[in-house]
This record gives sequence, C-alpha cells and structure tokens, in this order.
Amino acid sequence: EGVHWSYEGQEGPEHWGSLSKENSACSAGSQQSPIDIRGAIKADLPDLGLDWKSGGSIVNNGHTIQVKAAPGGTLKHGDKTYDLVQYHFHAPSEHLVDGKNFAMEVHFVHKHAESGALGVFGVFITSGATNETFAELAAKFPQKAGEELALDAVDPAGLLPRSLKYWAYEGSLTTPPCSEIVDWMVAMEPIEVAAADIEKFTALYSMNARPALSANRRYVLSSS
Ligand code: B30
Ligand code: ZN
Repeated sequence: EGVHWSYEGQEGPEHWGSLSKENSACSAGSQQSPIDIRGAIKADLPDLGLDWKSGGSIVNNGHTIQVKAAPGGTLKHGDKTYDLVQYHFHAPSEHLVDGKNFAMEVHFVHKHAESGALGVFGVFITSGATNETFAELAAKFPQKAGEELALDAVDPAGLLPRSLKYWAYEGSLTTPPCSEIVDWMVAMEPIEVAAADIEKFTALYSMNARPALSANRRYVLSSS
C-alpha cells in the first residue's frame, strides 16, 4: 500500500511528494486535483450514462470509508465506457466552487478497461433532508481501520442529484501517488443528507480532503 501518508503533520499533503519517489506527481505535477472550480466554459459535453448495480462491500481503509462496488456497473461518457470500481467519501469536500467548499463529497471511481484511465464522478454533499441511501451506509460505517462488511442491497444511484449537469476537467488522484490519469466530472447539483449522518462520517474522518491546487493551464468545461 505504498508509504504511510495522512492529512496533517509530517505525512500531510505538502509532504506527499517527498514521502516516496512514486509520489513525485503530488509535488511536481501540473494537472493535480482537487481544484477550485471557477470560470467554467460552456461546452457540448456528452450526457453521463450511469448504470450501476446494488450491493458490494463497505470498508474502513484507514483514510476513508469506501464501498467496493458490485461488479457490472458502468459509466458511459461519449465514446468511452468505464467500469465502476468503488466509491468513497471526503470531508469537507475536496473540490471548491467559486472558493466555497461543501460538508462532504462522494467520489464514484470508474476505470476505463482499455487505457487504465480513471473516470471519477464527484457529487457534493450538504446537510439537509435525510438521504435514505446515505443513512443506510452511515449506519454501517465500519468503525475500525481494516474492517469490512457486506452490503446486500444498497443502490449507489440513491446518492445522485436530480440533475446530472456537470463540470469536466483533466486531473489526478487526490491521494498519493497523485497520478495524472483522471477524467474528472463533478455534478453541479449537490445532494442533501441528514446532519446526523454527516456526523457519523466526521466522527471517523473529520478532515480527509486534500487542499485545492492550481488549475495552471487547464480549462474547466460545463455541460448545459
Ligand atoms: S480520488 O477519487 O481521486 N480521491 C484512488 C482512486 C481514486 C482516488 C484516489 C485514489 C486509488 O485507486 N488509489 C490506489 C489504491 N489505494 C487503495 C484504495 O483504493 O484505498 C491505495 C492507497 O490509497 O494507498 Cu487508499
Ligand atoms: Zn476521493
């Protein structure tokens, strides 16, 4: 699992690049994630085709709560098809919108079988009405690092906003090794979950967000 890293202190984000040679992109890369999303350019982006399966397993991996997805879930984006591998949570959000963060962000991590590229779909989470899917997950968050438990019928589509309008840009993994292999898609509409359920996450991980990095020469596109 590479060299130990964390979100604060001597193994924190500003040190990731020097923890291991494998992590050089964390400090030397110019297409890093997350970013502050601003000044997006309207473009004719393809609709997202999400077709996910229920179930999988939920694990506390020591830096987040992650659901290992049931096999067979896909994301179609233009002429590319990706497979859903896992989804996981960050608090507070990693991406910012016009300088503002959200309580949490969920990342649906998909892999393009042919190229190995990832397509990560991010959805912001704010405190509000109860989301039954998030509540069901929160009730099962494994309390100890390394703990894993089967999920029978949790449908990840329950974590989607009504609108699938999104921003798109090219970036990286937000954790070491910070590989610049990610087609990022971030939903414009956040979802609401109960404050008490956010607290079930922040009781375990109160700060597992990498600070935003410079967009450098990149453009953010927005679907309309
Ligand atoms: S993210 O969506 O940019 N936060 C990985 C995938 C997506 C993101 C970050 C990392 C990833 O696949 N990392 C390599 C695998 N991990 C294991 C894991 O998935 O849980 C190794 C690791 O990071 O040390 Cu933790
Ligand atoms: Zn993530």
